[in-house]
Amino acid sequence: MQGELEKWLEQRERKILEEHMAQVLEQVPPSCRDRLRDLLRQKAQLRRWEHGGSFVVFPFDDGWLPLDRAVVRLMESWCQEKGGVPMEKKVGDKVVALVQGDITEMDTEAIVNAANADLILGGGVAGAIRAKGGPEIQEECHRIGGTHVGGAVVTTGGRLKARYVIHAVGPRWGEGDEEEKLRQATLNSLRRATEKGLRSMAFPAISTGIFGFPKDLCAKIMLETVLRFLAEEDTSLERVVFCLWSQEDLNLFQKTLQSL
Ligand code: AR6
Repeated sequence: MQGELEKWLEQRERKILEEHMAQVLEQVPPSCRDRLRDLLRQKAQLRRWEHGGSFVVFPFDDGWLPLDRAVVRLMESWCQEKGGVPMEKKVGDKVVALVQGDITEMDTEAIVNAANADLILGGGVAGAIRAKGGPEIQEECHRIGGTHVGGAVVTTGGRLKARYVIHAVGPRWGEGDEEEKLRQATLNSLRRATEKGLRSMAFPAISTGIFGFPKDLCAKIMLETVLRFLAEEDTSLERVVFCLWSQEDLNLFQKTLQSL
């Protein structure tokens, strides 16, 4: 009885929290929604009044604020940040969006893994996917066995929010023909998503971590490839997100997207 009651209360509180967050997200510009959703999910909490009722709060260094006021404060600080809020670019009725964050938290239908040709999930993005998505992803990779550099294969998303992981094999810097291989890895990921009929997917900056590919060149190649694909190919994709790890990477991708 006690356990059941606690479960009911917990479910009710989660529902209230989700409803509040959804209301707030409706009101903010679309370009801020992904970043705000991630932050709210991580930090917003439901507080109970002593005499019943509840309200949603968000933590700042100087204390907790009710959700509405917190959102205004976040938007103000983003406006003052160099580069501003994450940006979007329209391609006909489709959108390319840039956000900063952890790709394993994205709720797009697929996320892309920066994989190796043996499909062994090592560090970086792959390590985060392995840790958060559970063992089935690596098991499915083992069954597939591997693919060529520039190739992309699909597995389940395991316990991730995304239903699928698309494992794209980028080049190691210095191995030769790197630019074309990165273009192919990007293109093949877009093709795999299209074959599955997906509407949204998120890319990391493939090859720019352990594989050492220069970030500015990666931004140019990956963004150009996605923009051209959305403009020219018949695809189910409506929204392609680049999820960049640092503010610096986000700024670089923003600058590049503006120039294309
Ligand atoms: N979310 C978004 N971006 C991230 C995350 C994350 N959770 N973690 C790192 N990055 P990397 P690669 C950024 O090393 O260079 C593995 O061992 C990171 O800052 O993940 O293609 C694989 O198994 C960088 O900008 O991929 C392969 O063997 C970018 O994601 C090999 O590394 C890519 O960094 C692949 O190396």
